[in-house]
Amino acid sequence: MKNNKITIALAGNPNSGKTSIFNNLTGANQHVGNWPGVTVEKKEGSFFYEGIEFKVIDLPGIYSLSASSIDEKIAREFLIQEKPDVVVSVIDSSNFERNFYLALQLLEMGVNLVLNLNMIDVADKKGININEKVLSLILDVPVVKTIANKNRNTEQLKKAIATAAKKERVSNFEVKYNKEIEEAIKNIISKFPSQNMPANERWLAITLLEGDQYLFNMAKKVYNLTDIENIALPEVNKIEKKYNDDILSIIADNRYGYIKGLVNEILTRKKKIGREISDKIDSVVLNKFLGIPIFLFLIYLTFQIVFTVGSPLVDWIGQFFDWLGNAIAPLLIKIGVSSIVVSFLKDGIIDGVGSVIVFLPNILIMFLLLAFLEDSGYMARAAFVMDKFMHSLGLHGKSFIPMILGFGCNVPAIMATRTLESRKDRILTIMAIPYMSCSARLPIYVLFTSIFFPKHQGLIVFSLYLLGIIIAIFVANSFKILFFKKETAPLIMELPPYRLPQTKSALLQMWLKSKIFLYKAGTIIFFTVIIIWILSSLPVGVEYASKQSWIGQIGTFFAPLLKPAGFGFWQAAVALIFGILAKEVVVGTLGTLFGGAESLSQALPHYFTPLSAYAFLITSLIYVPCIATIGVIKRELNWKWALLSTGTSIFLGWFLAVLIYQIGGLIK
Ligand code: BGO
Repeated sequence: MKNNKITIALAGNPNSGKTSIFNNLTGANQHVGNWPGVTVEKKEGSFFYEGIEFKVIDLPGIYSLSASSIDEKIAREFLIQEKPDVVVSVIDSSNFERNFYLALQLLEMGVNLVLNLNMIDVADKKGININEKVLSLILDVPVVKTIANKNRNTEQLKKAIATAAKKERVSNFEVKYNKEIEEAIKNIISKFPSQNMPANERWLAITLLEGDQYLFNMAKKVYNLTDIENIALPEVNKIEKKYNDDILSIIADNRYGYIKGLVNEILTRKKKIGREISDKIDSVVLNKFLGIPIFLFLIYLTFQIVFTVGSPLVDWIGQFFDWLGNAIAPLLIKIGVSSIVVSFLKDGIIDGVGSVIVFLPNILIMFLLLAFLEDSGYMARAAFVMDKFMHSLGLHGKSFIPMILGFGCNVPAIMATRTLESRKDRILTIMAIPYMSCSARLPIYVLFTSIFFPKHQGLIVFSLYLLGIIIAIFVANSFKILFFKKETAPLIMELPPYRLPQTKSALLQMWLKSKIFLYKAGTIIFFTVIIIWILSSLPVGVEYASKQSWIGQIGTFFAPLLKPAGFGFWQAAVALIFGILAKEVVVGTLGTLFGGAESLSQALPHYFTPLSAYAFLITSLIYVPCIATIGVIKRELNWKWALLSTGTSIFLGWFLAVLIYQIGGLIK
């Protein structure tokens, strides 16, 4: 207890209902910050119980305390350094065996534990019953059942926490390991000095056997065990030789052995009548042959809906902005506003920003559909389906989850790679994500496909999304061959149950994500468009947006590079250069240069053929997503990888466009 406040930490697997428990305990009394030194979100809150304040820390969702991922490291270091008074282990009771692994590690660590059996309703539906009284007796810790999404039993949980906080003695729980490990534990403990050691020497010995570097350092610094590696490593070698397996798997097997025994004592399953609906759907969706075609079909269907429903709305908004520009200009001139200001408002703001905003309906619909796919539990299946395929390329199936998030925005997708354990997998996935077609690219696709492929919009955009996935996997695989050669671990992934997506939640997600699009339109796109307007109007006296303007000169300098790709004119070069700031700017720039959404549909066919338009779409898909993505790669990895990713994407974007345009030209 610090300053009369009791600190409690919530620990649990992702999707165990930890956030719901946190919200139930703390209500509106919470705030969000970052864990020190990393950009992983840290949620803190508090509640009062019988006049005492309880501070609640929500640890990142993790599967174990092995400290191989950033989230696991954060959780473990917090538990060791901050020593919370009580740790609440939140468990999805419908998946007890898997979830209990973390609770078991917490018990071994010797924390003051309250076991929270959440999702009792789901377990019930599956015919699973857990005898919490026997469980509490065996483990010697309080056990509370909850249904967090309905705020059931929160008071009982608070009471159990308050009682545990007053407890003098914590459970002296132990897992009995096999003979060799027990001997090794004993040998290591025998080398510990007799004084100043932590209360739980056994736990320290086990984690040293697990080869935990943080604990080695701590043992050296805090407990003065300078020779600790020479003590632990021979023990590890002995065990690994005997079992012909690595120590982590041997220890994990022992723990799962314990859990199996425990489950026999406390858990009963009613015989299921027939298979559950979830299993039935999975047998089709995860089928070896049908899995990938179903995934591709759903993505294809998504874009068909995006266009069928969105395009008429886009046309209306486009007509509105055109009307606005044409109506406002003569009006302003009539009341004596100078022509330069009129041009700024019409050519710059209305044509430039307006030409991006018109695509809001497509963006809204896409986010809504992606939210439905995610909430229904399908997206996790998509990653599962892709696992085998990814694995055959030596990549981790888990990587596909952040990659799918990249369909929304590449920046949070890159941040989501923190859930990957190995640095190698993280790097490869981060290198792949920029090729996943984010929503910012959609306005370019909609604009060009509506002009050049009006009958096949959905199909063309589907081909771009698919190409993005293929290039992402190709790049990750190439980097793997170039920089890393080791094997990857198989995918251990839980499939969440299918749920009926909630319209409210999907609408909320759609709005939160679309807000970013509108925010960008009002900030980065707005300012870029102003810069483009200024560069198009200078030097003084030059015709607006002509080849002689400054922007015309910049574009003319780079245009020859784009000639082999079929769009070697200066406006395309300028649009692509400024598109590095944000992809929507490509459309905003063309809008400013050619005069708004409606005029674009008349102007662009003078510059592009369907073939060169497709080549332009390919470049837009592949080269640098935006400056924010480069920034986040630098932050998550370093400058070297950020520059390598930028260079690779620019080269590939150019090269593939040239290839398509040249080969397409031969076929014609
Ligand atoms: C969605 N019972 C049931 N049935 N569900 C629960 C319980 C419970 O006891 N506790 C939590 N949930 P988080 P992590 C959702 O968000 O707290 C549900 O990751 C949805 N979302 O409501 O987020 C909870 O912090 C769309 O469900 O867990 C949440 O550990 C449709 O489990 C999910 C249906 O809980 C995960 C549910 C967009």
